[in-house]
Amino acid sequence: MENVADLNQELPPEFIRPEAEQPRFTTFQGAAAEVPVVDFSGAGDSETLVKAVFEASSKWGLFQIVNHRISGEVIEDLQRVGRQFFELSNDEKMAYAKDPESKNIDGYGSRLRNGWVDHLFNKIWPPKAVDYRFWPKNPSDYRKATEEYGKNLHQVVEKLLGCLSLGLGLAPDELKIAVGGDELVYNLKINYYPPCPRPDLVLGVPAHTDLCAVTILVPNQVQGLQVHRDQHWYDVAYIPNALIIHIGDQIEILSNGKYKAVLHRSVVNKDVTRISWPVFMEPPPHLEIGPLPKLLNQENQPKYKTKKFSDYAYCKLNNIPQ
Ligand SMILES: O=C(O)CCC(=O)C(=O)O
Repeated sequence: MENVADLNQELPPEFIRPEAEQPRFTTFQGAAAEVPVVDFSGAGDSETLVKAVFEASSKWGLFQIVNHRISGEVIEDLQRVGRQFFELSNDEKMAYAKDPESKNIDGYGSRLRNGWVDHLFNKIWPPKAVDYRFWPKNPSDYRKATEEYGKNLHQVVEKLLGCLSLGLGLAPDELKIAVGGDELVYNLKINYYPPCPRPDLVLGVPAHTDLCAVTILVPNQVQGLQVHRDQHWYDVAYIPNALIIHIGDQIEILSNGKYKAVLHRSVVNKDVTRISWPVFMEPPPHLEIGPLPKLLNQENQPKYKTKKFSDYAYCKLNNIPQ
């Protein structure tokens, strides 16, 4: 497999997006989007926090969390080991390549939808979902640092789903149960976007909403995430150590459209490497997801089908209508 990092300064034509997608015509030239920033410190009252999460999730589907209690050191370690893995030779990385025969997406890969990006998928939670064959052994503390970050994420996920639940007038644990409770799968992806000779013509990850419940992402300090709003693509400002939350399709469905899955994409740079670490929180494959019955009534009929998460994912990934 030829990865993007080894293309150097060549731009094969398959990476060039149609004009309607090219950053040179579609990126808003002006201020970055005023994406909501939510303080998780607990300094305000919980009603204020629930309101802030509700507003951000229903108006934007995207927000940044600060004061989330994950230390800068834990995040830096996650970032260091991921970066060190991508700096290995392609042969060393290929030892963790995805199995092309398998439906499992774990492992190292490249060229998803012709994006200018290489990636690595590792499920990090729950233990029965983890397949260490695809976890790098080099650097030697990849596993320790990545697991530590995964452990730290639990309290954020708990608090986030609790706020989203309360915002809909539900009990705090109802959304967590609806997305699989302790079976919720944490699927880490590392995106490695090397410098690109024509960043104005290509995309890193093309426009999409996430098919999971929610995504929690940390980037390095390089600009690249963009959000779609009012027919424009806006840069999302980088805030050191913030966690970027994306509402995914399953939370939109469960809330019957009250919360919005966010349309987003990423762009790349001419001289610097961008890296991002999204963790997709995915319901277990067998779980049926549909609008929560408690939210439905005569005026609020279901807007989405109820179906197994695996069936939803299959249709989305194969461009089949849901
Ligand atoms: O790199 C980013 O900021 C966005 C990545 C993303 O949307 C994805 O991997 O699905």
